[in-house]
Amino acid sequence: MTAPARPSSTVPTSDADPFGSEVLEDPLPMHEALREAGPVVLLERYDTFALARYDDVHAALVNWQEFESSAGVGLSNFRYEEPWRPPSILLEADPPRHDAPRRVLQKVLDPRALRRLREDWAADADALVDEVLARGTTFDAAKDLGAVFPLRVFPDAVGIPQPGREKLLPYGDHAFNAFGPANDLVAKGAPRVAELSGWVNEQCRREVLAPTGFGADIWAASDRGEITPEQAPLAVRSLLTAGVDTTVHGISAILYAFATHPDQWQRLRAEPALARVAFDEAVRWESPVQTFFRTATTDVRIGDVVVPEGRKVLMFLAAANRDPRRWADPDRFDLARDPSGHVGFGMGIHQCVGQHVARLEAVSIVTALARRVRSIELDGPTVRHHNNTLRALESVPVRVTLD
Ligand code: OVM
Repeated sequence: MTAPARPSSTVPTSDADPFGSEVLEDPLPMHEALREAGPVVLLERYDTFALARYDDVHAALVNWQEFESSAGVGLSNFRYEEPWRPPSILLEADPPRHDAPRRVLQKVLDPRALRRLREDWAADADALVDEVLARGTTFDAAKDLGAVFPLRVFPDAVGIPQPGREKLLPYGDHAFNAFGPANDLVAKGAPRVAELSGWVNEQCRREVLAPTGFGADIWAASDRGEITPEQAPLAVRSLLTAGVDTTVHGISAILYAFATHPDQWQRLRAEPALARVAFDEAVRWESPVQTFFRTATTDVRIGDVVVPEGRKVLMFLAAANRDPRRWADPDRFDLARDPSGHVGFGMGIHQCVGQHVARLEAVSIVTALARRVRSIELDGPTVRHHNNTLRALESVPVRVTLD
């Protein structure tokens, strides 16, 4: 369907390794280099195309017909390589197969369905912040809040039993590593795959799930014939895979953003209703999910370059979210800007179906903190956690002053 174009030998190339430890420590210089190289760049190391400019990433995300997800959204192509787990019926599917499960999860996780959680989560966040501040005015925003709050509220909301919940974070970590190449990060997770997958899959069974919650809601949708009984456990699995590490690192990211932008904390304190826009600005600024792949379903022309049918295309959500062609002063975390249109949750038919849950978690914790904390600043070096897909913080030492 694409007219003959200049040979792809004109495509700019890069020898960068987006999954190497140097880039994972600080990906921003590589993002800039890829944006500047051209609309599409060939990553020589993986023989894969990459998009890093906002307009091109956005265009590819909304074009599911030419950039499919069904061949997998990681580096490996399901058509040639066995996936490490049965594919997601949501993430790794396209219309028409994608539509029914998407509709069900969208309804289950709709803002109206979350209203009953609001007060509970606000109280849970107040209690956690009180606990942390009772221990003193220096703490670790990543370890004591980011890594704790989602695990206190989200598994309960899904309706899974207590025992084994500590497996959720390493399971998700491996799932997000598995989108990348088979590097040391994937090797590190491999020994536990059977144990973690076995446990996660078990939690998706109707008999294991609580009678109320997102899990029960999904099974109720299968009773109504909206999805099949075979799809129900896989839809629950999507929640457990995509909903934990992302929110842990998203909450750590917004706290890190405030700790490094003290004027923005003052702004939030003056106007607590800014917590929602602050979360989206933090997702734009940090992009907890850095990348996803797509696969070209036909020869697709981008600028002067033809991406041949069947080839993988790596979309740098993070680079798009700081593209100066789209954002003024992109490196600044700024509550005065309108971050809508960021691609940190993706865009188009696959845009994060759990984003309202993530937003509610983040708003709950940030609001609880703003009630008690007058100022927040870094109190030591931050430590990154490396993951092939996630931009993550292991440690964010902070010092706060209280009202
Ligand atoms: C899934 C899923 C969805 C989004 C992200 C993700 C591991 C997984 O449906 O399993 O990352």
